[in-house]
Amino acid sequence: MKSNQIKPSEITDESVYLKRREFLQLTGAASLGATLTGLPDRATAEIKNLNTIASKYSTSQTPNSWKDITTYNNFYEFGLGKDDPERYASSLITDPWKVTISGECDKPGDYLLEDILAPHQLEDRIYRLRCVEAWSMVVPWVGFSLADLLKRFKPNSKAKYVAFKTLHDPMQMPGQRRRVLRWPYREGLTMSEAMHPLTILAVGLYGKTLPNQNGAPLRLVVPWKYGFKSIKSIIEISFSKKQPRTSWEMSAPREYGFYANVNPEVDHPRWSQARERAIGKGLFTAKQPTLMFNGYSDEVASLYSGLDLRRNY
Ligand SMILES: Nc1nc2c(c(=O)[nH]1)N[C@H]1C(S)=C(S)[C@@H](COP(=O)(O)O)O[C@H]1N2
Ligand SMILES: [Mo]
Repeated sequence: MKSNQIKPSEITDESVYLKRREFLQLTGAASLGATLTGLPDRATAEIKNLNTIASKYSTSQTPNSWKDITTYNNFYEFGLGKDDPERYASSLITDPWKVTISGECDKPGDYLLEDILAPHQLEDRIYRLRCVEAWSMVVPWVGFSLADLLKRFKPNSKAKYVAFKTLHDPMQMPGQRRRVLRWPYREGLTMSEAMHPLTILAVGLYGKTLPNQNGAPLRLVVPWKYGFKSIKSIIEISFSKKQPRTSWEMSAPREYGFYANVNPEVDHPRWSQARERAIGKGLFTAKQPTLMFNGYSDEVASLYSGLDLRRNY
């Protein structure tokens, strides 16, 4: 290139200029919004299509509608109401997203979400979600095996548990200004639960990226446990020697244990766990019986042989 030629990087044609101006106006508007409300303006990422294959682990039950799954949520970082996450989770910024891998492994470090996902084939995994509050839904997740991810970081022989943390940022998650739970939201699994082929990290549902209210951009799904184990918007995964403390256990240890396996025979201290209300079937439909391990006894009962499931709830 001759020295008197204009470098491509110096050319500002009109369309680029207008786009840039639009961009400046948008960001200007966004920061003004932020100063007025103390919150980032609607930062929610757009919902994109994902490349998936079917999974042999899916249930054949009919999934709930997109509407049910994305408007009836538990995500206390955005409020306690079932419709709060859908209304308020747009303030969560999910791109860029960093996940810290720490603890007993050979390859700890900070990884961008893209690098976390890169080698994994995404699968459609239809699972039933059984909430501890005695309702259930069938969700067509898009996810990949947690075991496949964990193996990449080479956990060492001291790694007996895996702990997870959600983002802690009251600016983006206004529900964290109230101490309804110990923040950040924390969960944990034994190593054998984490390595089980049914355990996945989800990045989408119905073949599309996760809406924020469902735990974008990365959430855990453990289908034989109560829904609260399936921690949303994960920023840290760490391998530990000791059983990690979980947010629900810390706030109400008599009601929520570390295991939280779906168990119709062990009642919650304030209600029965024998039956569940299927969301989307209408309020007058009879409750259906809850199944041991949410129907996955054949696959997971052996993980707990010798363990008293009444004491280890
Ligand atoms: N970070 C975080 N994760 C969370 C929760 C929460 O409040 N915060 N709620 C849990 C509970 S109680 C349930 S039932 C499921 C609900 O998942 P869904 O809204 O995608 O159906 O998310 C779980 N994961
Ligand atoms: Mo739940």
